[in-house]
Amino acid sequence: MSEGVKIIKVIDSHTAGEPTRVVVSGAPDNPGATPTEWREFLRNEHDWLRTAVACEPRGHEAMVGAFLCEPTQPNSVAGVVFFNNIGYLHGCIHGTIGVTATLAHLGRLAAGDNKIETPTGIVTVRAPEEGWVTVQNVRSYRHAAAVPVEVPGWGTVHGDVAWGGNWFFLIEAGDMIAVDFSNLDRLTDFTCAVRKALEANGITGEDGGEIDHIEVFGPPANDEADSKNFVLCPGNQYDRSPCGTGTSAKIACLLADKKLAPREIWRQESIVGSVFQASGEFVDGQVIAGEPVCTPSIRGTAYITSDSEMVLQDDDPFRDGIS
Ligand code: PYC
Repeated sequence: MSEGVKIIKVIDSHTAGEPTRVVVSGAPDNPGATPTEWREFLRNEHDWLRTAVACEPRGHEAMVGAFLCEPTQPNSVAGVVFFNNIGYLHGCIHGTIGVTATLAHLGRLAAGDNKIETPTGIVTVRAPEEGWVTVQNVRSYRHAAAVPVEVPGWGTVHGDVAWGGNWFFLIEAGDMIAVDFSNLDRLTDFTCAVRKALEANGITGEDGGEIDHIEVFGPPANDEADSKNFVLCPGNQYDRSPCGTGTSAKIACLLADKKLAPREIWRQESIVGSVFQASGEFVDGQVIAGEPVCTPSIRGTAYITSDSEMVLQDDDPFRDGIS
């Protein structure tokens, strides 16, 4: 490597339209750290890695980065920390599907089931079968049903607060707003207003968990899907995929309301028309705040789009990205 130059190897993919950039090498050392410890180490001491990879000029607002680390458990294949243009995510299922396709591309995945460590817990991924990857997510549940919030310019909006690896506010669009690609600006304005209103009114997930993802549901355009969604992500960008953690939160609500049976398939269409297949199973007898706990499974496809090296030159004023 030349002096004054740092090389970071990344593999890009998209899962149902949503990008994932996996950092394969070029990160600082932190031997033996778990994904949660890695996340704090990166956040506090090496945030340049996130900004260089996810922010402009190398990244963009919709980019989700995934930092691959050594597993700490003997039966896991890898650990992962997810991040984006504004910070670090708890979990990310489109990203986990992208990581799985990337590990397969690198020849680092066994056939069948593999375990990946994340800050939210261990997820089980099934090696791609004809391009389809299945992820068994962490336990998911609804925290509160039909919560009213006054949204300036929109009136009283009701939504469910649920955990699917991130905190979500899930809203049925009804006649309020069209869940359609042609309506992206209005959907973004609406969901940003809802997120601000939740914050202003102190509405959170369990233990004060910030609700940083807002999900709106409408009728599907695809005959084979059950519903279409728009998901606002923390960096004010929308998820191009149906959002795996958001679909997990939806499954938890559907199971709790008995609108879906255990193991029944739910097909969630995204705002760009891609589809995840999802299902859930109750976790024996487990209840949080009176709501049943479930384990969702999400199935989707990912494609590798680039296998490259990023060059960080010390004399580049935007070496670490624009943030
Ligand atoms: O698929 O879980 C997901 C996700 C979270 C943020 C963007 N995608």
